Amino acid sequence: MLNGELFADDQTVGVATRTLALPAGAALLAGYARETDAELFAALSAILQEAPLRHMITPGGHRMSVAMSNCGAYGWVSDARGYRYDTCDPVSGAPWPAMPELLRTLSMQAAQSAGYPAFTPDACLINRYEPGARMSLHQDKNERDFSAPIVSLSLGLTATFQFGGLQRTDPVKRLPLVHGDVLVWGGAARLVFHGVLPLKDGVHGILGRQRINLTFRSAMAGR
Ligand code: MD3
Ligand code: FE
Repeated sequence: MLNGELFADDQTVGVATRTLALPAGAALLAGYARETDAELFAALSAILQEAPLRHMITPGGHRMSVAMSNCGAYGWVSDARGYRYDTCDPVSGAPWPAMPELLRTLSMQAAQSAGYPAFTPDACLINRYEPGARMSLHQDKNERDFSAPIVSLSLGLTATFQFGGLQRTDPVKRLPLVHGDVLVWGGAARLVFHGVLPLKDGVHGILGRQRINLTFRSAMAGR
C-alpha cells in the first residue's frame, strides 16, 4: 500500500498522514504493541482483578464516562477533594498493583525510540471506554515534572483522539488511535489540550466492545 497500513477494522489511514498531524515533541509508533497484545491483555486482566475499573467522580460532582484503574507506585484518582496521585487504591485501601515488567519495558523502549531515553514511569493510568464514553478536552498537569513525556498505548476499538494547543480555545486536529498504537507526548507537546470523542460502537477481536488506553507517567519523580 502506498501510504501506510491496512488496519484490522474498516479503516485505512496512512502512518505518514497521521504523523504529519502531530505537534513537535510528539511521536507516533503505529502498531508498536500489536505483536504483544495477548501478553499485554493477560497482564492487564491480572491488574484489573486486584484493582477493578471504576467510574471516578470529578471534583465538580460528575461521574466520568471512562472507567479507570491504575498500576505502579502511584495512581491517578479523582473525587470531591480534587485530582491527585495516590499510592493506594481508595476502593480497597491497598497499594495499587505493581507495574508489570512487560508494561514498564514497553513504555521505556517506546520513549527511548521517540527521543526520551531517561523516561522511567512510576504511574500507569488505565482508561476503559465503552461505546459512548468520552474524555473532554483537558491538560495533564497533575504530574510534578512536565519535562518527562507521557507514553500512551491504545488497545481495542479505534477512537478519535483530538488535540489542540496550549490554550483551550486553540483549533483542534483529529487523529484515529488504533489497536497497538503507542504515542509519546513530550517537549512542546506535553501540555497541549487533548481529549477523546465519544467511542463508536463496534467489536474488537480481542477486547470486544471496548477500548483500553494506558498512559505511562513519571508522576511523582523526586518524592
Ligand atoms: C497529549 N487519555 O488519560 S491518550 C489521559 O485515550 C488521556 O484515554 C486519552 O488523555 C485516552 O489523560 C488520550 C493520549 C495522550 C495522553 C496524555 C497526553 C495524549 C496526551 C498528555 C499530554 C498531551
Ligand atoms: Fe490526558
